[in-house]
Amino acid sequence: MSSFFQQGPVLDGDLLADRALADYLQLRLPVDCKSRWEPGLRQLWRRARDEMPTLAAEAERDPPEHVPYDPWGRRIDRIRVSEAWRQLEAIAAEEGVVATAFERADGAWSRVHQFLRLYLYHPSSAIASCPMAMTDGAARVIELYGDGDLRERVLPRLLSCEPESFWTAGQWMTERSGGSDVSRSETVALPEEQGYRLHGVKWFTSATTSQVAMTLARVKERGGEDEKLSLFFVELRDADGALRNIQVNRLKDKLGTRALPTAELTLAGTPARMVGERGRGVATISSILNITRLYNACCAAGYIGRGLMLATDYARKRQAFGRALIDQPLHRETLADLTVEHQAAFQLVFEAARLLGRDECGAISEDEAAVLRLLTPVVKLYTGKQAVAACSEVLEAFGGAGYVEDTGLPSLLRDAQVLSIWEGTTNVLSLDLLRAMGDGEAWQTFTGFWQARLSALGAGDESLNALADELEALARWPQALLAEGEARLQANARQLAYRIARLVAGILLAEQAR
Ligand code: MFK
Ligand code: FAD
Repeated sequence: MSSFFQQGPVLDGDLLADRALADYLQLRLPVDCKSRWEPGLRQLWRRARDEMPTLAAEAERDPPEHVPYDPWGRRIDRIRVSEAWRQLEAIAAEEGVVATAFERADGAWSRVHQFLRLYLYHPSSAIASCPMAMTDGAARVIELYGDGDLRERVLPRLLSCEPESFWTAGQWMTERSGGSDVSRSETVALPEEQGYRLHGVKWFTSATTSQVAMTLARVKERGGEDEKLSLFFVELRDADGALRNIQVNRLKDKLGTRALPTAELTLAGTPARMVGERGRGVATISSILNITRLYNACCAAGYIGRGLMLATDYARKRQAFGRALIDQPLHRETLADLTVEHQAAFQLVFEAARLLGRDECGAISEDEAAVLRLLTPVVKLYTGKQAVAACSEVLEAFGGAGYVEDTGLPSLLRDAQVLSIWEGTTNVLSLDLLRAMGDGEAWQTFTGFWQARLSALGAGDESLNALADELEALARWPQALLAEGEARLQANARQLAYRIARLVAGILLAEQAR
């Protein structure tokens, strides 16, 4: 009988065992930020390493449940979530996973600090990071467009670090008629004396246990219906905890994100209030989208990093053909490729976060704002796709064990798969890149910005020359494609986005290596 039992992977390293994170803290941050943030980051890493994985596993084992009726037949539409899920949300509040960005204790660097916290929190959170993303986006929209009540009563809840008073927000955009093309939405908003009543069906609503939500609808009056959507704020429940004219039709049965409740809802006269300008709903909600998309990218980098950490630990323990896997040249190369992908994703995310922080503090230049606008869809779509590929590779690095549920590894791949779908699919974000390029002026600014960063690195070695050549070729490419027609440009938009992502990551890594 075999007496051999394989040791499984463990997360037992220090915060700085994550190379991408350690390099960034050391080489990119202002020194005072590093010394002030590191103790708190280390504390959060310990929770993510020692406390949260058990909660995440429990939340996945005990998924949300829709309870349509009470014992006496009254419609209640309660969504029961596990205690573990609640605790994961509570940890997010305690650790300021959202609030750190808005406290702005470090001025324009505050967003980077908050993204570092999200990066540590997410891989152990069973995707409780999803409601945090939407809460953050809602807080930003309220900061920018909210009325007095939203700013004074709701915003402090969204930014609370006390679990008892912390509220989360949903973001209901997708309808049966269209998730990418939200202009096909059918929900209407009927005006009443104070505010509106919403009528329609929302096809995907995640974290439906949230207290509030932002959603889109068309104002409908006697004179007719608006052509354009407006943005609305909804408070889901009344003082007794009953849903305000909202019916939960069912919870989605999903490939992954199993601890996260995602519901189909019917809004049957739900009270709502308009946020921002009437008919400018898509433009207004894009302040949320651009934040949630960067959350998505940060979480993608988090998954790649977590998978790499586990696979590396395992490779040190697992023997094959006379050596540990880590000493097999080809396996080592596989891990090295993952390491490069991780570093690239990390750099892209934190450059975008740096610019977002500057924007939120009013410190951003016009050129930087154009760069951030173009970079956001690119970073989201690239890291989302890379996370799926990387997590698949990580599972394979464990051989058959990677495919077996109770190792906890399969959920990594299942959950990564959503990152390229929600918050704008790869194609839709590639087209958003074209939207952001506009008539070409923003594209010129973008390429000029990276040209300057590349030039600042000084005389080129072979790899810098290759980056310069690629930048030159890319700068001309959209115009050349457009000369062959809009369809040709669109058909190549994904390729364009990937090339931009690789180029920018290359420049950022070259900078860091200096
Ligand atoms: C763990 C990680 C955390 C992640 C949590 C995720 C939770 C899950 C939540 C979801 O999935 S929520 C649903 C997400 N849905 C989407 O992301 C929709 C994807 N579809 C698009 O993004 C479409 O491109 C879009 C809906 C924007 C198309 O709508 P329109 O109405 O055809 O857009 P149009 O007419 O081009 O733009 C309207 C205005 O918005 C324009 O401004 P102007 O009127 O001033 O010209 C655009 O420039 C502006 N706009 C659009 N996208 C923008 C933007 N502005 C800034 N940034 C953007 N991204
Ligand atoms: P479609 O828009 O029908 O797209 C189908 C395919 O067509 C995609 O591959 C897309 O890339 C492609 N496509 C579309 N247009 C073009 C084009 N012009 N050119 C090229 N290709 C194109 N939504 C919310 O609003 N709130 C939520 O909380 C939420 N939670 C979610 C949770 C989960 C787990 C999932 C899976 C989804 C969630 N969604 C949520 C919905 C998600 O945002 C949408 O599914 C997504 O935006 C795509 O919309 P769709 O499903 O209608 O696909």
